[in-house]
Amino acid sequence: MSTTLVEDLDAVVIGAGFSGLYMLHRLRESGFSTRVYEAGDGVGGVWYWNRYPGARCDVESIYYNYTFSEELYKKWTWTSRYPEQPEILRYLNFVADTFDLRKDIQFNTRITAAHYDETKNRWDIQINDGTCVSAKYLISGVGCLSAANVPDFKGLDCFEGEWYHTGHWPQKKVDFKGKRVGVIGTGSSGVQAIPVIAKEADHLTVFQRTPQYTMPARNRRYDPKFIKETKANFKKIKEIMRNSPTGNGIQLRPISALSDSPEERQQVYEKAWEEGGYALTSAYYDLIINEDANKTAADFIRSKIKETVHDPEVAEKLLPDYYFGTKRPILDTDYYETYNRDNVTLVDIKKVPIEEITPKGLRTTEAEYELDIIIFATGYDGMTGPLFKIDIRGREGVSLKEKWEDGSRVRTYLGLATAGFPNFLMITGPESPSVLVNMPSAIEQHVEWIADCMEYHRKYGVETMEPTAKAEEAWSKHCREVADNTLYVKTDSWYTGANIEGKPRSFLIYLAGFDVYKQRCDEVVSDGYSGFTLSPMQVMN
Ligand code: NA7
Repeated sequence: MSTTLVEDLDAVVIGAGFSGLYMLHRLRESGFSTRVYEAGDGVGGVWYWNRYPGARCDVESIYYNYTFSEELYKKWTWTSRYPEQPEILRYLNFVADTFDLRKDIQFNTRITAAHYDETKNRWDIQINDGTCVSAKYLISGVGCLSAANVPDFKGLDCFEGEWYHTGHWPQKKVDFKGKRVGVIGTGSSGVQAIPVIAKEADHLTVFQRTPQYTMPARNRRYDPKFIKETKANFKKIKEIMRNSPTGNGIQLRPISALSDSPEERQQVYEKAWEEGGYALTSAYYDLIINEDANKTAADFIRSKIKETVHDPEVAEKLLPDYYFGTKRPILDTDYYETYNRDNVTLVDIKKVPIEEITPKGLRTTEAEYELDIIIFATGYDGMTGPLFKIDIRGREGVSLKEKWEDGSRVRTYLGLATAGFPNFLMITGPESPSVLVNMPSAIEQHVEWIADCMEYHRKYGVETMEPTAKAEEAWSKHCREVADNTLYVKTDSWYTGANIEGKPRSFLIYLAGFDVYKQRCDEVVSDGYSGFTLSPMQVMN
């Protein structure tokens, strides 16, 4: 670690996405000296990097923003039901401008290491420009999906065309006109990009490993009247975002799918399909916990695929057979319809795996495809991936990777902190509900919890805080128990770590609901930060 110490701060925050921006604002408001380090040359986090064609959020715009400032909420106007990437990026730039945040963000910079120095109770933080800063608090705003997964296909180095990962899309416009394009991967990113690229490319070949359940987004422009009402209803929106199970207005209907007759169910599903968005996932409360209930929704979507795709052989390849909802359910615009185009070919790489990338394209075990552009829509090393990219070391020089045994035994307390790493706090860390609830809701709750906690430390002279081993063991166990009562754990997905070769399987998302989680975090505070060790602590008279 470099000895060129350039600054001593209260807090260093990693990343200038939704998390880092609000963390910076909140800490500055509370008088803490804070610096954010950001790898990109602008704010936005995942919304800075995910510039691929068709990139759009699958949470409704009116819930995909901050609520800490009513004025901010009312000043911004979303244009459509599901915001597209450029609009979200504009929103985050608007936030950065409004609160003059950029002056405390160092762009084009990566934190490479952060080591806790027990003699000083400080984090020594190494920056890739060769400098080192010291801070009392190290706060991760790295996001859950920022470590791109580019599978290690043989021959990629020798490919003569262009290739891109959706999560590291270049700033320049990629021109698909007259090109033969291959997309590998059919998760949320692939499903959004495929219909858009198909319209422009000469030919598009989709290499699909697992067919997905995707539902029509039914995106639409917002009516100015609706926007006006929404702004007038700020308090209600804020309440939903902060105190509901999903943080985004989606409510599970309190009815079992099995209590309706097949005809009634069909009507419910048809209505949900027409409404679009996640209406179908929330049509019955037991779709994700009961196999028979789940099958009714899965069968319905499979019937829609067969109805939409003209060629029965192609339709057959597109039929998913895992439990509906256990991989991220996807919202699309004309995804299945795209396979009716003459310039689109679907290749089932589960049946005929990719053998190698060749200089001219890609070869499966069955055929060779000549391609000018290959797009990896192959997802992320989720949750632990971004944290493991930084050499974070706590007490006695133990790294996070060593403590969590390469991800096989991740242990956190509330997803916010982990024993042996004093004053290291994670926004949307592993074992928090984050990725399965509305992200801005989860982020605001974490940021405010962390900032309140730092204010408490300042008030009571607390130097360090870390969870007890007992508290985090209990939290991790609770997290796993909740997950084991659902169908999520029965499917291979990035939620379970199965998408990354060699990654240990575990389920690192807290599933009991955002409201339940928030209440638990609040109780910990009202019990005097129960489950944490605080030292030293002045007794105030
Ligand atoms: P996802 O949802 O992880 O999708 C990645 C896709 O890439 C998926 O279809 C994978 O198939 C496929 N994949 C991954 N590795 C390979 C290899 N080695 N060979 C072939 N195909 C592969 O990532 P997204 O970026 O689409 O979405 C991420 C999240 O962003 C999403 O959940 C939302 O929360 C927003 P698989 O299904 O693993 O067989």
